[in-house]
Order: sequence, then structure tokens, then C-alpha cells
Amino acid sequence: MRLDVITIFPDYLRALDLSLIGRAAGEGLIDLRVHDLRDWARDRHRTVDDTPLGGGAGMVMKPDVWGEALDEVLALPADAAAARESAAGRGRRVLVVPTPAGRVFTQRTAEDLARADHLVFACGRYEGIDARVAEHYRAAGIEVAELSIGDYVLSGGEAAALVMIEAIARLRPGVLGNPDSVVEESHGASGLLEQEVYTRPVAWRGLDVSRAWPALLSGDHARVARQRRNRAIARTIARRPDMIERLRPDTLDAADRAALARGGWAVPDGAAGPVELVVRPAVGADLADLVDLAARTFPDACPSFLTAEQIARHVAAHLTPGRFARWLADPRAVVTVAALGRDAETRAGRVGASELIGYSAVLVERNDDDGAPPVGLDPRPEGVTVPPAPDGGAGLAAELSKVYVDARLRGSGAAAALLAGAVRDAAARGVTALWLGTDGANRRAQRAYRRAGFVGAGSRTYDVGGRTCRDIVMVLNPQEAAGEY
Ligand code: 6GU
Repeated sequence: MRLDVITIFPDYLRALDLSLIGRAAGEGLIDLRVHDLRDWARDRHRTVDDTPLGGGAGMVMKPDVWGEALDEVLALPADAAAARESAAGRGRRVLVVPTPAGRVFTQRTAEDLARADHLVFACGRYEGIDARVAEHYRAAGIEVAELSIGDYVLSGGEAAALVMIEAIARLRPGVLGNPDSVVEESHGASGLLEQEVYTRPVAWRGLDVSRAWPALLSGDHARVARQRRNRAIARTIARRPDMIERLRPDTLDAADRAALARGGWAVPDGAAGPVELVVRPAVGADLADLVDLAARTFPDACPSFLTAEQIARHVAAHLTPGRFARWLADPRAVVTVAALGRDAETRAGRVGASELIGYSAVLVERNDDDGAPPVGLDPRPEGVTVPPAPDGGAGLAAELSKVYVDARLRGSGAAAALLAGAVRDAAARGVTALWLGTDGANRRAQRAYRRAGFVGAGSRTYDVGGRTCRDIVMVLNPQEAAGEY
């Protein structure tokens, strides 16, 4: 690859003699030449700029001086038609003009320009280069890229050219010592920022990697890879939500979706990318929406042998406004709802009649002053044992009753987000055994609960509209699970 830089400060580019790029040039991997624009000036003072037409502040770089310089460096005949001829069959050549008014230079741009054979950087100073320069070379068939390195203003294109050349050159074969370093880095193909990195000592100034990230030292490569990707997702959510929005659904597996969901992003069926998810405690104003959502989602969780009538009877008896109203008023019932974010709603389309797309309810097994348990709490199945609290005190059981998500949001991660929220809430309330019963034939639900850390704890029977169903019982200790999130 040949690189030419034209500037009025050739010394500025001396930084390229150092480090990787210098070595690559030394080894002949890239052929880098820096030219002084003033060599093409015609007058005694070697003038390269003039006042702007129409008046105003600053100076503009003269097109005639740039024209002479670029003709020579691009080795072009001055005549446009001849230029087009010679441009063909010579490999790809790009004239790069760094300017804060350009398109933003990204890793994609670097990858693209790294495939060119010849790059010529025209570094402007002052208010910029007369606009006819870019116009002329474009008309002559030269590929011209006016590029900015970010939304701030530098006093000249030199620093920007340094940045672009470093980003481009390190992608050329042989320039980097370890080509793997470009595979998994920020702004790479994954669309995620790179996760935090650590080295020895494992414990430093009270910060212990083995405690914060036990998987890293486990030697289990799959586990390490999974945790790294989860941290890359969490970091990107925190720092670059704009990148999260651009993730493509076909690049996201179930574990990715769960990690996204824990950070408040879901991937609805048919959506172009993740959408923001709001997971919050249910409030009185949600009552009507909750009842509607419950009636809509309950049939999805039922075994296929149940009739519509049996299901309807169950909904009418149990998923009533009265039931939800009592839960909302009872501190032992933790009802959490999920809704798509305001922007997300317009992008993904509204789901159903209400804004809510999912809910969960945790019912803590504690009697009130009248000695009554929360309404709707099922008897605790035999297989569920209640471990003591971490401080050795009495444990506490709660039923997760349950996580229901609109069918359209299935597999989006919304269920995982609600589940994570339910586990966190249960942990905060001192629950040591969070249990649930779910239809024995519903493998999808069981898989989701297992992924969240639930383990099997026997079975129970469960009545739906007069028909007895067999449920799998699963349990998790929220006190232990909290760290996993
Ligand atoms: Cl490419 N040039 C200048 N002068 N300022 C910039 C820039 C380029 N990119 C961001 N700011």
C-alpha cells in the first residue's frame, strides 16, 4: 500500500516513524511519503492561502497550489478525460481529505480504505481547502473521501490523518504482530465494545479479579467466552446504547438476549434490532392493562389438552381485577411489569391493546396479622426446602407466580429481564427459596427458568378450570443467584 500525505507541516507526521507504522514502513509493508505543500507554491512567500470569497473569518487554502500538488502526487495528467483513462487498471486509489465537515470515519471506513492500493491525504489548515479541489478530482474520476474523525474541531487535518493512517495501517496484513488482536476488539464485527481486560496480579489494591469475575480464572474456555461477551454487552449498554440499537437480531443468541434483557433491552420478533425495555413495579394505574395482559398470555403457558373453556374458566376465577388489585395493595406480592420504551413502541409497533408486554408476580410466604397468606399463593410443594438466610437466620419461601410475556416478545429476552428482576426483588426481601410450578410439557419455559439458575425440585398437580395438570417444580435461592447477574 502506498500512502502520500501532503501538508504544510511535514514534521507533524514524524510520529508515523515510530511504533508499528514505522516498523511496517521499514519492512516495506507500507510505502509512506510526506510532502510539503509549499513546494508547489509559485510565489516568493510560498503562499498557500487567501481570504475567503464573500468575506468572513480565517483563510482558505488556494485551489491552484493544491491542484499542482495533487496532480503530481496522484501522477495524473491535468486533462480530466485522460485522468479517467489512467485511473482504470491501476488498483484502487483514494484521495482522502480530512475535514470536520466530512462523513464520520469509523472502523468500517478503516476496513474499506485498508483494501485500497494508494491513499493520498490532503491535509488542510485554516478554514479548509477551496471546495473546487474535491469537486475537480471527483469529476476526474478519482475516488474522493472527505472524512471527519469526530464531532469536534481541530486546527488542521494532520492529527486526523495520523489517526486514520494508524487505524488503516494496522489492518494491513503483517503490520500487527498478532492478527487475532483485530478480530475481537471494540467496533469489530460483533458491533459491541470490547469488554474490560485484566492481567496479573489477580488481586491489586483490594480489587480482586478472582472475586469479581471467577469465570476468568476457571480455565473453562466456553465459560470465559460467555462471560466476556456478557460484559461486552453490559459495557456497550452503559456506554454506547446507540450501538445496541444497531445490533442485528441474527447475530444474537439466547444468552446474548438474556444479557441484553438484564440491561433493559429486548429483541421483539420482526424488529430490526433491540428495543429499550422498561421493567418496573406495577402501580394501580396498570390494573386494567394487567388483567388484559394476564388473560392474553395465560393460554400460551397451558398444555395443549386443555380446552378453551377450561382455560377461560381459570382466567375468570383467578386472573381477575380483584386478584390483581389485592396484589397491588399487598406488600407480600411483588408485581413487576415490562413495557417497551417510548421510542421502542413506535419502532416495533404496539403489542396488543395495552402498553404492557409482560409481568411477573412474586408471592412471599408470610401470613398477615389475621394469619392469612397472600391471595393466590399455592401450597409450597414438598420438594421445596427453604435454606437459612446467609446470616444463619430463618429462611423465607416465595412463589414465583409467574413470568408471562406476550407471544410476540417470546425469545426477545423480555422474560429473562422480568425473571432477573423477580430474582433481585426476592433477594432484597430476604427470600431464600423462590419456587415455581410450570407445565411439565412446556420445555421452552423450563429452559428459560434453568437458564436463570432454577433447578428441578419435583412436581405437583395443578388445577386449570377443573382439569388436573402435572407441573414441574423448580427452585432457586435468590441470595446465591444475585451475584450471577
Ligand atoms: Cl478530519 N479535521 C479537522 N480539522 N478537524 C476535525 C477533523 C478533521 N475531524 C474532527 N475534527
